[in-house]
Amino acid sequence: MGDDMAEELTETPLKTPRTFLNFPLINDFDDFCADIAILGVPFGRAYSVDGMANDQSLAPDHIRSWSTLTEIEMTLNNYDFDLGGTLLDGKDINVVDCGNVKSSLVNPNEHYDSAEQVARKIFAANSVLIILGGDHGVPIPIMKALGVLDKEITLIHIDAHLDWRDEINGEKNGYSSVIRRASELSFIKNIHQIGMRGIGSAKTKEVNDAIAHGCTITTAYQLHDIGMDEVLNSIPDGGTYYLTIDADGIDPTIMPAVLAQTPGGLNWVQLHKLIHGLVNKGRVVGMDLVEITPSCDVGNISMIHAERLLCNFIGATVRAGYYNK
Ligand SMILES: [Mn+2]
Repeated sequence: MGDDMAEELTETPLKTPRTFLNFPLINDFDDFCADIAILGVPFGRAYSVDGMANDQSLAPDHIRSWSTLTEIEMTLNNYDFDLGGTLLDGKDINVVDCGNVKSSLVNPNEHYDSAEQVARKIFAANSVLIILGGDHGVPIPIMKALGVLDKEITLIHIDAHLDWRDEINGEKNGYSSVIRRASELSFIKNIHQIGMRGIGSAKTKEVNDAIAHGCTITTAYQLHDIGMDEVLNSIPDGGTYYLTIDADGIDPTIMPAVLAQTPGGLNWVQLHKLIHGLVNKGRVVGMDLVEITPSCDVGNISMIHAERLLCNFIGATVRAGYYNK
């Protein structure tokens, strides 16, 4: 297949270095085969014209670029105390970067449609998918694609905000609606929302709707009181999980690169515990990290935590035996 065909759905990141941790770039999804696939989805659905290319759309390439500015050989080859060994534990694990999903000026729906198509192919190949957003609208097509697995999915949602609005300015697939859209998918059976605090798009109606739907809501303050172990205990074992992380769920002192900086969020130790605990409960088939806003970063502290978070997720899945052949 020629290069023009191979790049139908995604495109090579513009900046060099072009992939996360210099993993190989794959943008041909016919007969896709990988253990872990990283995919940039830069564009959510905007609530106003000037929001179409927001700062969050620059995050996938910004994260990739940062990942290779750190001592990449050390990241790949040295002992990582977060993991208890090297990133891939010396195993033959095939990690690929699929580039960024393409977008179209003339057809705004194409971006989500292509993201869903790519995600379906990646999930169907039994690969673990890591999404780099983009704003929190981005997981909407990705979670739809989970239907290809024909499994009951438990959704774990880290966020300062509830994201249960039906629409904003007539747009139903933007960043304030992601969990309501997830709740409408028949195969998403349980939703755990963790880290809520402060003020977001939700009014009392949305909170009541989430509770009526059966969502388990753990506010940030409840989390700090009971600890992440207790929160993990409340999530049933043995399931199939999808993890969506809005960066503003993380405390702004370690993740300032978000638009809605809100005091009292998850700290690093809680995030570390969440990732390793969840990965070992069952199979986390995918995760996303969204809403990173590079222009708001302070001394790269957000990039340091984003890269560590992604490496912990990769390393945890390796150790949980996800890729044993
Ligand atoms: Mn959100």
